[in-house]
Amino acid sequence: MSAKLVVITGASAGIGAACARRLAREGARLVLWARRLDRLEMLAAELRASHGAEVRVAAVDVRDRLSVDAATRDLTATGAPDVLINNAGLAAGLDPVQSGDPDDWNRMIDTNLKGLLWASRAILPLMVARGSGHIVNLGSTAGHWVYPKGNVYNATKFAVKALTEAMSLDLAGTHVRVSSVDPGFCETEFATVRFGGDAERAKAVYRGFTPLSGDDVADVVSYIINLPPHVNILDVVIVPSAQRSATVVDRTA
Ligand code: 8X3
Repeated sequence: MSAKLVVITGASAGIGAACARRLAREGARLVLWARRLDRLEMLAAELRASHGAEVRVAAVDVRDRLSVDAATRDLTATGAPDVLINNAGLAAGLDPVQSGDPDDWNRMIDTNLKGLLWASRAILPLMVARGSGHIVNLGSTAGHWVYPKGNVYNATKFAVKALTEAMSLDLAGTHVRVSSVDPGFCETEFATVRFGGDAERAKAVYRGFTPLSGDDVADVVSYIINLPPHVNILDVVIVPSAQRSATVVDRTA
């Protein structure tokens, strides 16, 4: 890959960190955003040491539009990013709507939906002005299949699907591409965060089958952003082979 400038949100862990490692190996210049600056610094040091990668980091909470705007202003001296990977997102809780925690709902809506909008709104004008760019949104199978107690998380990921299509339409004539990568069961911090740090409950989600890893998803992201300019993948659903639907999984135990 030529030295693309790639911005990754939620880059301190999971799929975001896996994308950073994969793209550093391919020679990309990276801008890594996340709330946890200490973890970003460690990742950046690793990527510089192992790949000689050009990496910049910034403490950005995508829920905070001013923080996203400020970090974007810092970028403009370097030029428009070639790629924005809208990865920051989470599930919080797994409860019926009638007893769900509104604070969990706020966190998911503010991060998965509004955070994606703030980052896109900040960076897209730079891509449009230059006449090229690529947005990759991390959606989910949860944006295709509703499952019991998934309610608000499902709604945010259905919204990501809608926004991917909407952005692609709105960017007609700009040469900016928009893609979505929608993983199913992927073992990262995702389930531990969803269950408020309950590692045992999180482990049970992936019991009896081999889930996706962050690297599996990063492979697909890499494939998409390295396609020639006349090709775009609008949407990819990637699941572990054992996963047949949101709720049907071939488990051996
Ligand atoms: C992650 C997939 O099924 O846990 O977005 O919602 S699922």
